[in-house]
Amino acid sequence: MAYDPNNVFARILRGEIPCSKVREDEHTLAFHDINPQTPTHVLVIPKGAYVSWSDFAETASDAEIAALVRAVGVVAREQGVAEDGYRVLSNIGPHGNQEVEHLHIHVFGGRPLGRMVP
Ligand code: D5M
Repeated sequence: MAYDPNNVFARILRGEIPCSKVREDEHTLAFHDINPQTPTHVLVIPKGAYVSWSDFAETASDAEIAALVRAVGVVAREQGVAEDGYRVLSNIGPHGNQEVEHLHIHVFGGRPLGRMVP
């Protein structure tokens, strides 16, 4: 899938539209979802132009991959959901119902999440 440089997360990364930032490092940005589904609902994104996990796995550097994984764990800890538990999820492509075509990881928490339905 080709990367659209005008997708909403690319525009956030360029500072063209605001976000409610949670944390940032060299390779990642985390911010509150604009339409939260749970008391804690944070999106963690790589700064690079990746649409899917396949793109990311095949072309990102080891440093970018490590940073994204670490950022998810740090966000969970800093948001206070690590102890009670949380859920991480990525929607990819049409079957995954991906709305924003820039790879992102949802971090849901803050209440019991129930059983995951595919
Ligand atoms: O869903 C994309 C997610 O991105 C959805 O939960 C809303 C969120 N979103 C969309 N625009 C924004 C802005 N501007 N700020 C914060 N969050 C946003 P998915 O189906 O996973 O692609």
